[in-house]
Amino acid sequence: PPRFRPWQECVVYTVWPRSFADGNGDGIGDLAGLTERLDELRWLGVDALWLAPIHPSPNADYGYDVSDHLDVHPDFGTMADFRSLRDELHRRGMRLLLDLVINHTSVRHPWFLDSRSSRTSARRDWYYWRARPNDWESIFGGPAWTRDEVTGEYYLHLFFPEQPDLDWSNPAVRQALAEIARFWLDEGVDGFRFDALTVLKKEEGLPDVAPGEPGGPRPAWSRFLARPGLLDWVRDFAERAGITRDHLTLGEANGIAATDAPAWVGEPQGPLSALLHFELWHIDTTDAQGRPGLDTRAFSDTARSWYRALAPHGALPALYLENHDLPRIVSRWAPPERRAQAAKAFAAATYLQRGLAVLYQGQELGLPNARFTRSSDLRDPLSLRRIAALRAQGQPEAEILAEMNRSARDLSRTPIPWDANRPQAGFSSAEPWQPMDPAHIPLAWRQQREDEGSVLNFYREILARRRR
Ligand code: TEU
Ligand code: CA
Repeated sequence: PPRFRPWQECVVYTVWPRSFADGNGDGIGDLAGLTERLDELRWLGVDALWLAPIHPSPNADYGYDVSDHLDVHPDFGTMADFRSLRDELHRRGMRLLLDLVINHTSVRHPWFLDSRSSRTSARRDWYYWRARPNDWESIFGGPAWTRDEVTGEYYLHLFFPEQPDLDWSNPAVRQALAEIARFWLDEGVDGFRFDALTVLKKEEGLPDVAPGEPGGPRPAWSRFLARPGLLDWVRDFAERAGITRDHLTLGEANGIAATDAPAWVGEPQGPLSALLHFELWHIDTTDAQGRPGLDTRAFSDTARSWYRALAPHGALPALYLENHDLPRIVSRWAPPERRAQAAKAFAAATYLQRGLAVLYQGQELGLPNARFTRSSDLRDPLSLRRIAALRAQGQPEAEILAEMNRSARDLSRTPIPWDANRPQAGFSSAEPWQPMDPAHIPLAWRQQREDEGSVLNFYREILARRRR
């Protein structure tokens, strides 16, 4: 069999810090709470943590709108808390990965404040400014351009208006972002997950999707997804940052095909360790009775094609099923009465393959989607925006709630249950920032750890077998 570097088959655990564990009793998960749980994660078999963004942010997209890349959000703690998390991880032989949001910043980031201040500002060309918008729709819905009063021009945002896109064709932008990566490497992080990596490059000249036709906004993926030349920019950025193949780097890789992946992650030329592709996002099925399942053929074909494309190049696929943008797999792919069996089957079918194992918090408990009984309990701005749009269309509340319970990002972002016998299931001593789902409480870590037949113990066994 081919030989791989040890980290290529390690176990990465994704933390959405706001809902993981609250250390200071304000209802919000934080770095201190996370640090207290490292022994549990080590017991499970985790080798590395990937933290969703921990930096100061106005939270227009819960941390994915960064206003200061070089500090820690006060909700999560201080730089001292960061350093003690780092040290406690390293003491246990575990690694720490940060989520770097490099496609856009917050509107409140000093770079954007400078950029918007005048048409001649020093950082004007760090973002995309135009006198007239094109017809692109943003990934989050609505026009991809917003007019800024200060200069009367429009700026581009592929996500929310609060997330203006950086212009990566500008080497000064790549250099500034590389200096941020370097700062965190100097602080001792072991790698990164690069957010929205495949939309960094826009088609030259930002052409309309439907030139000459009035109207819009229109879906514009073909104008910005995985464009030719993207890899050169990412390589340039990685070189400037001092990122090498000894770091553990994951790229969010919507739109990269398995056959193109060796250039990204293969030895020796690929700038990254592994790609998080989206090919298992859309394999959900329902049977004639409307019961949920998955296309098992698509599941195995995807696994085979990624392994076969990468292994000859000394690289391996990332094996992941869940993240903070997706509903839970047991709810998408199995009827409720098979929850636990299904969770184990998905774990075995996925993590006994060769590759980089990536888990998302709560997956090891076999958590189903959180269930919302009123829309005021949803917190994700994307959900709130969708709820407002559906209300404006006159949709009845019950249907709005039904849609949210199928697809909202909140479904996998609620607080983690640690101990069924403690208030708030041990997540916090205070009222959590978003309610704990009562149906999650009996599935808490402590109770599953004591139950030999639990999903949690099954995950531990699978991860131990991988290592052996
Ligand atoms: O997601 C990028 C991405 O592709 C998402 O738009 C995805 O299609 C969507 O969330 C599905 O609902 C990353 C982060 O994972 C996400 O949490 C951020 O909101 C987004 O980037 C913007 O930074
Ligand atoms: Ca807290």
